Amino acid sequence: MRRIITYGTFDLLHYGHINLLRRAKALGDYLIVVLSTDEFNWNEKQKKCYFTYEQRKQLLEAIRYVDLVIPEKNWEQKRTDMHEYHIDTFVMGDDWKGKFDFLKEEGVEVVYLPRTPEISTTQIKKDLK
Ligand code: C2G
Repeated sequence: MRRIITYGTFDLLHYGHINLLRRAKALGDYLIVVLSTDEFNWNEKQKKCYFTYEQRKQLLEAIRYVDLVIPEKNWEQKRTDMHEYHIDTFVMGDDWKGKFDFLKEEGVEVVYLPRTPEISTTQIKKDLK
């Protein structure tokens, strides 16, 4: 049972997120999404989410590729998450390329997948304005 993990805000869920989750799940059998809490988003990523953590969690849990959603509360938890959840592969979009290579030290495979072009939560908000 290959266990995959990925992290993100997933606000205003869109097909770019789905493309990432589908490809992440295809790398194994069980996909854990570590979802940024409202506090983490605001304090660490200066992101004001449209949907609350609970709403974003509910949306993710409805996706066929997602097996478990847990909270991302800080930047530091990744190392322990790899062991706590017995992770084989860590996956992120390639806008993060190289940023999490240190997780290889925890014995996991680190994979950066190409982002889906032309779609982002920021773009959606701009277009709707
Ligand atoms: N993504 C993508 N294509 C897009 C938009 C997003 O592949 N057009 C991917 C991102 O690369 C990321 C995931 O979807 O892997 C979630 O994107 P965000 O919600 O923007 O996540 P981010 O704010 O980058 O949070 O600790 C890591 C952070 O929590 C990552």
